[in-house]
Amino acid sequence: MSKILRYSIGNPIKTEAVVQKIPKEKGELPYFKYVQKMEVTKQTKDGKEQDSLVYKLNCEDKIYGLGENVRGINKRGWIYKSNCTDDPNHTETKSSLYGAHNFFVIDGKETFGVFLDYPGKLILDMGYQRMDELCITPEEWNLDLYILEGDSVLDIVKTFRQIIGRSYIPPKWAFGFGQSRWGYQNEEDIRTVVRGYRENGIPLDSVYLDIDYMEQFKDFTVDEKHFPNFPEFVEEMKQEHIHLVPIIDAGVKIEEGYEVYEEGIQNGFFCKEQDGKEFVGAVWPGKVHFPDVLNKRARKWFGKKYKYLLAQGIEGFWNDMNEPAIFYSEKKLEATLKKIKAMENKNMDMWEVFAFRDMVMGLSNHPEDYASFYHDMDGTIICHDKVHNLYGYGMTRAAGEAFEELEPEKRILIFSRSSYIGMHRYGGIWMGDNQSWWSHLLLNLKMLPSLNMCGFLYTGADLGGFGSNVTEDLLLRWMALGIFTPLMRNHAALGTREQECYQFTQTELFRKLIGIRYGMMPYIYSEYMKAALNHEMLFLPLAFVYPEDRHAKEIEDQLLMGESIMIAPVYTQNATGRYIYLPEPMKLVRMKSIEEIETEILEQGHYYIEIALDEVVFFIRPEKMVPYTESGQYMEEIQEKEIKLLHFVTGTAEYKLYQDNGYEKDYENPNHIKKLHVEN
Ligand code: MIG
Repeated sequence: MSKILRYSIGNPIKTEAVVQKIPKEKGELPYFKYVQKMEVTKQTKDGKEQDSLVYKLNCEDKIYGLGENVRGINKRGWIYKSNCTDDPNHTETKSSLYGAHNFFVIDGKETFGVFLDYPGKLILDMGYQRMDELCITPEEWNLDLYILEGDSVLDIVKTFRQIIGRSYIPPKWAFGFGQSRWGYQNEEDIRTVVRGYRENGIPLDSVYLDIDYMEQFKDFTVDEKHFPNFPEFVEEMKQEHIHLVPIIDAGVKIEEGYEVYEEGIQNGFFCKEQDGKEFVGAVWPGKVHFPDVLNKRARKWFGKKYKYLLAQGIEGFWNDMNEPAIFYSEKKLEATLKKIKAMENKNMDMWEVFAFRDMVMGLSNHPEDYASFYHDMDGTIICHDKVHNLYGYGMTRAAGEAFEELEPEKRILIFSRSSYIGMHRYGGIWMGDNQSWWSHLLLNLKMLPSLNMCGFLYTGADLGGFGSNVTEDLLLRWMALGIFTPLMRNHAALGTREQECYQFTQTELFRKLIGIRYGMMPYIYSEYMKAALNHEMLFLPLAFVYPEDRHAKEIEDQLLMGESIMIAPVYTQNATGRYIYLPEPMKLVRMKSIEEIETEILEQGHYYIEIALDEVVFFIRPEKMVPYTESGQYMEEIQEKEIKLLHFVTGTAEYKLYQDNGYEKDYENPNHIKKLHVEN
């Protein structure tokens, strides 16, 4: 039996994370006790004493959730801070990444879920100060706290997913493989990429346009020098079955005569400072204003701007820099330059040099800047730092709401960098600026179930890694995980080694690997659609499915994907295989390509499984099946092909295959479900 308790504390700000009406509880908060935490008190801005909520952790307790974050599937033993941050160094020492996903489940002596619907800074100490205490400290006690109870972790997660509403569903082509790179400058660069893929027979459905396509980094513009006839070019790419996916940044360039800027100023749609003047930050285009996407009217206006690109044939977008990232603010830069001038000719000692360096480095994303501008939340003026974590959500919601109006019949691809729970209804997210590190392959895997718990199903990491130089083996291993993630995109930063699949010697391996993705699409797409429509997770920790199995409970490098399979990618360089635990008998499937398949039945237990660089290995659970088909060069090509089956069925079993045209939105149409049967 599931139960949802909502405790409304203080004056919560409406986030619209939760879509169901849940009555307020009057009674006392269970599980937790309020305490005054001295350590935390010291961290608060104004020295005010502050209360925390504390839960006594038992030694067997595990903590799952928190969406996009560093570290394990079990989040116990570290301190996290919900504070959406543009940080391209996802090391273990970090406490925040781009999202604020304040949902977790404690599983142990007592099992229950907690959601803190709070858009400001929130410290979640998961056993850091004291190993036996979980401690919740928001900057202010104005929030809705939900306690969720249920029969199992999965049950609690499903209840949570129901109250936050259905996850975003992208067009089907967005399950195809996409190539991206910061630095593709013009039509010719993009043609080269497409040619590289097509000539090598490597499947591809989309190419992403990074900030380089814009005119001086201005949103909703296209550089005419590099794209002289953009609609024609979009059409040319469509003829090749390639979707172009442009980036949109949060900051709007300050430039007289630039339509977006002028309209924003005229209507007062940008965030303002206390004196009523628009806040001036700086990002790629230099000085910018930030659209007040927390204001309904401004949001509507900004969303409608996407029409500029939709009208030219574009069907997908990615929203970036929407924490929002600020390189510097006009005011802070001025003050800093003054201080620097005063330092001229000074004999700086070490401490002064450190202070100098911190001052300059600290110009970006400065808390004082976030505290210096305001939102007009439909009549209420609220300081940005109190609602900081809603900005990316607001921006992506602007787009999502506009798409409903502009293209009511059509699915449009949209995913964001920054997010808050609730945004999962409007778009997906990518995992931001990771690095070409083997550890980030594993981090990618670990983030998947945590994100699914929070409603984010359409997600994936930059395959191959965004920062630093990739190696061919890392890319191959990473893509062997990426073939299972809904968003499958190779993306890299400016200045790094070129990492398009055709840049390497073994293009044949990439062709076959991505071919497996396309071939398995009947399964991948069915599982995605069912997970979205039934509020379920697509990637599950073994602990959620085999709660009685003490080995399964601690596994952090294998996942179940959908109802039928377990995945266990290799994430160590030079390894020719890896240890894998089977919590039940399973059928090992070894693919060299979607046509070259070997299978073997294995009993429950521990194994060392050889997995060569040119292989994908996964496992089918008992009485389950995996529909697949022939591969193709792009998604449309595989649409109508014959369905084949891999299975580990000894009795009789049924599988619900979900098939639709991938563009329309009549998701619940029962005709989309075809039942496949196996009888032995
Ligand atoms: O400050 O647009 O995460 O994917 O390539 C960097 C350039 C801005 C950050 C994104 C990344 C993108 C990059 N952007």
